[in-house]
Amino acid sequence: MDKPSRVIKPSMLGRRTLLRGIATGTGIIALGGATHVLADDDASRRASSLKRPDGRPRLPPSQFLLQRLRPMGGSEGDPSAKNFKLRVYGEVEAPFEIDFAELLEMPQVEQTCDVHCVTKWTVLDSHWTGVRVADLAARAKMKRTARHVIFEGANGYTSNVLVREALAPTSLVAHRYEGAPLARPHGAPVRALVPDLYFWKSAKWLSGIRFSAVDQPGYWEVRGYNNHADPWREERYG
Ligand SMILES: Nc1nc2c(c(=O)[nH]1)N[C@H]1C(S)=C(S)[C@@H](COP(=O)(O)O)O[C@H]1N2
Ligand SMILES: [Mo]
Repeated sequence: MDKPSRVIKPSMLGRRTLLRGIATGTGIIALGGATHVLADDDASRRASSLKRPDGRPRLPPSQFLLQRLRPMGGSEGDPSAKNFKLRVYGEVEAPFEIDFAELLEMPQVEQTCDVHCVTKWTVLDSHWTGVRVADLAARAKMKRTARHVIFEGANGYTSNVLVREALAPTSLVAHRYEGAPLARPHGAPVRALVPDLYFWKSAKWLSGIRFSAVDQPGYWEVRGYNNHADPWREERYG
């Protein structure tokens, strides 16, 4: 298996660059070699005081704002919609496989949500289009014994999410980001999106959703990252 690019540990962030960026308002941060636009000071301050409907802060502890997703790498899959197949199987009564056209025939959800990466960047109000994982589970007639969802990306990447969280209305199989088809570095043509867990759970170049009665820690979870990954509890490492 090709190794997805390594998660950059928070200690590796260009701390001086980051602080300078924050001090001067809008700034550029050098992170893993690429540059990314930080949200301005004002936006950061606003975000720290904003609360979600569930009472949690918009900006989870130790996170800073970026204006757009940073491409975090990984071993890419085939980006063409024409060749796309998604297999939904495992602890279900009616496993199925759908292509891209069939995915578009399912109920489409447009959603605005926040995304939190374990390397400490957060993007607020990102805009996505996709199909609810819950709708795919219903179509597959998920069994009551299913407890875990294993998202399968290209080249062996997997992530594990509790069924309860994977079936939340905000958990999507997404094919559009910010009004355009998902770009290749972000998982084209289709990725998982589980916005309330650290972003490594959101498998790119998605090829399968497997329901399971037993847990199966994924690519990063077996490499020392937290099995659950709640950004508000800073569940970063295992
Ligand atoms: N298939 C696959 N999905 C993946 C990864 C990967 O390496 N391969 N990396 C994960 C990690 S660690 C993060 S932080 C996010 C980054 O998504 P982005 O590149 O769109 O920002 O994708 C996740 N999904
Ligand atoms: Mo990541």
